[in-house]
Order: sequence, then C-alpha cells, then structure tokens
Amino acid sequence: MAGRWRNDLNWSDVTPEHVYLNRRQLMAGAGALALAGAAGPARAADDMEPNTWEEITRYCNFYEFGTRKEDPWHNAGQMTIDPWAVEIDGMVDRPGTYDLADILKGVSIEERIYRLRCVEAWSMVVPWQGFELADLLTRVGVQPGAKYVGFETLYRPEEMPGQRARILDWPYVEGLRLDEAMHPLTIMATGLYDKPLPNQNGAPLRLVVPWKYGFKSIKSIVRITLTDREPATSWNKAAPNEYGFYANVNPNVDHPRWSQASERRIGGGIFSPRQPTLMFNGYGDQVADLYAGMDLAKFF
Ligand SMILES: Nc1nc2c(c(=O)[nH]1)N[C@H]1C(S)=C(S)[C@@H](COP(=O)(O)O)O[C@H]1N2
Ligand SMILES: [Mo]
Repeated sequence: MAGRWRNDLNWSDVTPEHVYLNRRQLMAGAGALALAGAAGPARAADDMEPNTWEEITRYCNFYEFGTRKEDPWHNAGQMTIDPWAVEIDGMVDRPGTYDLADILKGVSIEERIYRLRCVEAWSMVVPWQGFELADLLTRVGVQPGAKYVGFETLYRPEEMPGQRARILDWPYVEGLRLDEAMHPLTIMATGLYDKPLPNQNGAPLRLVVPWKYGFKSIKSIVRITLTDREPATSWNKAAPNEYGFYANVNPNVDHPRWSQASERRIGGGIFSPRQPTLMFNGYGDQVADLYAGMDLAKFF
C-alpha cells in the first residue's frame, strides 16, 4: 500500500531529521515537550510538513465537547471509548453491530499524511493512521441499489457536555456519495503520530476525507448506513445556505460570510502569510473525475 498515493509518504520522510527526532522524543514522554517546541521554526518551509502533536490535539473542532478550539482537549477525556461498537445497517449484505476489535482485525492500518482544511479557513497537516473505508464497506457487502453512506457520531450527553446544549441537532451526522466513500483517499482514522487517536480528534474511529472541508470528517463514529437517498448532514441542517452536502474544498466558491481563497496554516505564527487554498485541497488530480460535469457552485 505505501507509496501508492502521492500523499501517503511516511511522515519521517517529509520531516527534517532534527524535527523528527524531537517529535519522537515528544512521544516518549512529557519531558521532551520543551524540545519539540524548539523545533517550531524549522516548519514553515514545506507545505506538507506535519503539524506538531500539540497543535493537532489542542486546536480542535468537536462541538460535543464545546465550541472553543481548546474545549475538546480539556473535555474529551470523559468519553468512554472502550468498549466501542459500530452499527452497520441499511443496504448491506451483512448488517450488524460490529465490535471495533473485529473491524480492525480485517483491515490493514497504514499511514496517510493529509492536509486538513477547515471551512473556517484554517488548515493543518496531519499524519493519520487508518484504513480505507472501501475495505470495510466491501467486507460488509454493499448492495447494488446503495448510492450514499451516512455516518453518525456517538450520542452520550452525560459524557459530552456540548450535547447538553442545543448547539447542533445531535447526534452529529454526515454523509458521502458512495463513490466518494469508496475512493482510496477516504480513510477511517484510528491513530495519529503512531499513537492511538486522542479522544478530542475523534477516537476511536473517525472519517477523514481530505479533499472536503473538515466538517465532513465526522468523529467518534457509532453508525454507518448504506442508503439510496442523500443523507442529512449536521451543518447543512444548521445552515443550508452556508454548508452544502458536497463541501468540496473550493477556493472559487466563497462562504457567504468569508472568502475561501486562502487559509491560515495553524502553527505558522501570526506574521506568517496566508497561503492560497487549493482546489479540492490539492487532491484534484485524484478526485476531480468524481465531479465531472457538475456545477460546483450549485453543488457546494
Ligand atoms: N462529531 C463531530 N465531528 C466533527 C466535528 C464535530 O464538531 N463533531 N467537527 C468537524 C470539523 S468542523 C473539523 S474542522 C474537524 C476537525 O478535526 P480535528 O479536530 O481532528 O482537527 O472535525 C470534524 N468532525
Ligand atoms: Mo471545520
């Protein structure tokens, strides 16, 4: 698998060695935190250089734990992720409630370094570990009439303080067209930086669709439904004129309240220039075919 896709370089390959070593030390324990921080200035040079562990795990969107970027880092520890099961239902040959351990037995975990572009116009580069969603869908057997895949996040207000407020219509739901879900760039992430996925990043299992705005990459998934109808999606329900079903990263289609032409890379510092946003977040050579002939301003 490794090397099949342009962006699945092993993160040690795209990281200057001294930064890599410092990150290794960071993973070895809290004592190395200061060292890892010192590696910061080496960053800006490479567009695909991963953000630090601290940036990725402390600057999050996970409204189930609050709306401030640091809320998930502070609050998501309350979420019980073991045991964990995923209900797979709808138009599948083998519907059922699958234990996470059983799901993981049948897949190969690999590393994917992906840009993550939030609809709020900031971005990161994240070294995920995970498996192709297509592998799981193939295993459960997608029936011929299925055209879409719906996803649902855990609903457990006693552990998710944000769900005790009406920030969104809970549980968080998302969806993809079946061909998008089967695309080899679409993964279910289980880890980052070779460590289990932190709760605030969507443990133990979250979707990652790198050519779409970050809100499509739904966290802490407990249900996957194959269907012949376009599934409802949380942000579309909340503000249909601002967030469409497709949500492909597109610098030419602005959000009604801000430009999508450029983005701020997290960790770049306040004086670092904004960088241009790339069509399909830079994955166009691999995904543009999926939308041939579609008006991307209409299907935003
Ligand atoms: N269940 C759920 N999934 C979610 C969100 C959320 O609030 N709840 N936020 C989304 C948004 S807006 C983004 S940008 C990404 C952020 O992922 P990260 O915090 O791991 O970087 O998660 C997405 N998945
Ligand atoms: Mo986002």
